[in-house]
Amino acid sequence: METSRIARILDEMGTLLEVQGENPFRCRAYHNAAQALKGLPDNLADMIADGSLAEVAGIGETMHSKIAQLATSGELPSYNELRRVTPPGLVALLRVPGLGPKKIKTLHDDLKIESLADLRAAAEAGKIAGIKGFGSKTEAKILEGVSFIESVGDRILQSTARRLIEPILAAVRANPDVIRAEACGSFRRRGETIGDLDILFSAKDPIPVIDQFVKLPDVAKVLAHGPTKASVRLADGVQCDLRGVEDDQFAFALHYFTGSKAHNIAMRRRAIDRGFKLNEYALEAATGPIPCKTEADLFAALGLAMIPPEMREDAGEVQQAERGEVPKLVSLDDLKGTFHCHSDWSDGGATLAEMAEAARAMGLTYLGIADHSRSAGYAGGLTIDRVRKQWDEIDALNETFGTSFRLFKGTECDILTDGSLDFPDDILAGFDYVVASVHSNFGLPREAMTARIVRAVSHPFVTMLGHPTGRLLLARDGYDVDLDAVIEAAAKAGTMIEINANPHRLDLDWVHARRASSLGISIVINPDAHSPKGLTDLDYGIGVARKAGLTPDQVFNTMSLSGVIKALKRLRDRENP
Ligand code: DGT
Ligand code: CA
Ligand code: CA
Ligand code: ZN
Repeated sequence: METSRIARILDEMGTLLEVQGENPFRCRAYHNAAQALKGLPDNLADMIADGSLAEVAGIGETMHSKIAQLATSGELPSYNELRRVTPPGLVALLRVPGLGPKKIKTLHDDLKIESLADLRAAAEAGKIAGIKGFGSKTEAKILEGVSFIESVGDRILQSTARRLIEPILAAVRANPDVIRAEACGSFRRRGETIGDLDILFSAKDPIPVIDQFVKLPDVAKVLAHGPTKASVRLADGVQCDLRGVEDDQFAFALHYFTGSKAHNIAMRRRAIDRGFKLNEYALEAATGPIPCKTEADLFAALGLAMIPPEMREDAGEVQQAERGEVPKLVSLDDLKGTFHCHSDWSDGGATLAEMAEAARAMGLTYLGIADHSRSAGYAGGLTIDRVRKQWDEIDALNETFGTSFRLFKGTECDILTDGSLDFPDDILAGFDYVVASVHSNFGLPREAMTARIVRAVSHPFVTMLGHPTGRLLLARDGYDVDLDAVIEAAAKAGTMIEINANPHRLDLDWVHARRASSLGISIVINPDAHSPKGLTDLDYGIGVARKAGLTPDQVFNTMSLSGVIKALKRLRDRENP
């Protein structure tokens, strides 16, 4: 069993024990061991064999034997037992904002609450407010949280989907019977969140491939198992659908199962208008079937340019393809650098030098640092004095880079409640660029929130707006704001807007990124990285930009280092008439 999988099981055991009310030290032991495993190099088997694993900080003797058992047999009876005795709905309660294991245990003990439905019923009946440590405010918040979770259903983040689907897709592709295999559905379209995973393959005989699939280690339950398709529930609770076709059907099936449903309907209508019939297996003309090896062939047969999967949302892409106007979408390789990254000067986990090194290793030629501003006490915001010291360190580092790479001095400056900024102008003027973000008073009424952000994006020293709505996918709605008014104000002021590429945020979303770009706003794809690894989130931002139909010239950080230096200077001159 892979190390990362063992770590997840130990984490889950820790959580299960917590909601069971187990002694906190025992629970922590599991979480700590999981954490320690994640940081290990990839030779777990050797470390078990020579006993060195037991010496790793965070892994004691007990954990060592559990890990060894999982690694060798893939099974751990105490894990299975724990899952058996914990009501499955109990862990789901952890998703409710403000409900930790301790509160969940209390609710379970006092009110027999074992599921979100139980929780809703108890809150609606006013039973929760009376429990010690809760109160009516908490009760109202819980109710709000339950409604939100119910509205998002069982969807998962793109990052979770990627982690789950990659090993499965690799296993399917590794099967010698498989000719081609692709992920389909919302995952391939790079949807904001993913409902279930879809995989398509072609083979002469699909049966052995399907048989192998339902036995993969990640499969917890087989929901359906037929000769050409199967559906399973993975250990994480996510559903995965697999379908097999013959290779001459592959292009049609790939297109169909990629969706979206609305795009498929538009395509089928177009086929009918031209006297064809289109379904998931074939394109039929009156004279017989039209063979297509690839999706591009299929689009061409219908008189269309190839439409990239990300754009297939029935948002005008078929008409664009008809006119031959499908944009040449931006890709990860086009990015020359990025902005809005944190270091250990505020709440990041790595030094400036480590962040720069990671960016260089990815082939980037500049990196914008943007640690938090002074009011952001919760996130280690910098005082003016610390800002000046950081500038010195950045200058010194830039000396060592020569002309091949550059760290930009920036700040993620809090937008205060009245829309003013968290640093005075003379300090703001000293940065190469300023990201302005809302981090407080999320509950302002719509009008006040809109005025607040409009004022900030109109400020002459603000270079770009950070995570414009503050939403956290599957966890929290954005604040109430008239985003169109904000976008118009940014366009007027010449202020950029970021696509925050953190998979929890994706903020701007693709619909508004398209709109902002159409008004001439320069879009900047920022990872909001708090560690070197966080820089790889840039790819999720590329997904949003591609869904928005953006080309490289519409994205600021596709510009070369020398171009960016000039552009940032020009923006500041705009700002200092
Ligand atoms: P999800 O899973 O909710 O994130 O979204 P999708 O798009 O992955 O949806 P899913 O898994 O139900 O189906 C995969 C694709 O199969 C979908 O994007 C389009 C196609 N499809 C499914 N059902 C229908 C249907 O009733 N009509 C048409 N035209 N296409 C369908
Ligand atoms: Ca799906
Ligand atoms: Ca599906
Ligand atoms: Zn932020």
